Amino acid sequence: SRIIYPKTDDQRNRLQEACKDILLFKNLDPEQMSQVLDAMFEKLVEGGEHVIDQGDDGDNFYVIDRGTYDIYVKCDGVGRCVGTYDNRGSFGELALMYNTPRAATIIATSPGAVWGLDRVTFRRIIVKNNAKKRKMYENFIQSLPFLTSLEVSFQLHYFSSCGMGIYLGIKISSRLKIYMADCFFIVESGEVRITMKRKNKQDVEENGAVEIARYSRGQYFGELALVTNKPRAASAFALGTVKCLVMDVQAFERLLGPCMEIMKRNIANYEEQLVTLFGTNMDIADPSA
Ligand code: 1OR
Ligand code: 1OR
Repeated sequence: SRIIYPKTDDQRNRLQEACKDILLFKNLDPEQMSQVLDAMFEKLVEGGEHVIDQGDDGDNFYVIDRGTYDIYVKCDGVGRCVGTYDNRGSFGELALMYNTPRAATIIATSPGAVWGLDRVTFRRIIVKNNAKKRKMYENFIQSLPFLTSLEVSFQLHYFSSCGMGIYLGIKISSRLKIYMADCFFIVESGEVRITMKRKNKQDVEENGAVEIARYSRGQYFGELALVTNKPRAASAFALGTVKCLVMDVQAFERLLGPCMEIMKRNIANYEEQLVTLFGTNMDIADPSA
């Protein structure tokens, strides 16, 4: 039976805006999406309110409409803040996916609002949809070079236990700038061009941008801003149609923690590669400046 919460125009607009960038919803077809939107209900929260408590059973999945939220995880009985949500994002998928207790406590740090989606609808539509996709991608995930330091069983465990953390096969059409805030990307097919701006050369082609790298199947990008907490160091463009696996920052930290050393080593190599490419006379603008 379908659940429908009637909504005002204002609510519908806000809901649509809040759900626009939710990776979990990206693979749904229009009919599934409309059932999900119908079933969502608005919940106002006060500053200090616990939206989710670690250890509880899962009731709803939540999409943030507005407000800031802290993520607390208990370690040896002591709660530690491991991250925050700032006016966007979603949480509460893990307990619904795996029938496990809530893995973290989510506390509102301002008055705000979230959109809830009940467990039954979430499982019926979203879990089913993602399980199918994940099956399709198992071989690809096992072949990723930067995961080879993990044992095969471990890799699959990571990617299947992250489940809702990865959103598979997002298609990016030709020549579009690839921009999704706070996301990490693995190229599944097609080619991605990474460019940086040149200092004092606003008049050269493509607004002074210069190509610094090209990525294809199995390679990743977008890790740097997530690791360093700085703005994106470069821009990424799709050359033709590109399909990527996309992870949000929470999933990235949760799942790729064990690969972090490899990524950091590769980041240390960026500087070296740059000298090889352009010599020591680098006129690439410093993005953090
Ligand atoms: P849930 O249903 O378990 C709590 O309820 C939610 O917090 C969880 O789903 C995720 O959506 C969200 N570890 C576990 N859960 C997290 C984490 C997280 N971050 C957000 N959630 N970690 C933090 C990663 C930045 C790992 C900490 C070791
Ligand atoms: P991000 O999150 O900063 C842009 O978003 C991405 O481009 C970045 O993560 C990397 O994944 C990717 N310097 C910085 N980022 C690079 C570089 C790079 N190459 C690829 N990316 N280089 C040094 C330039 C000073 C590489 C030169 C070959």
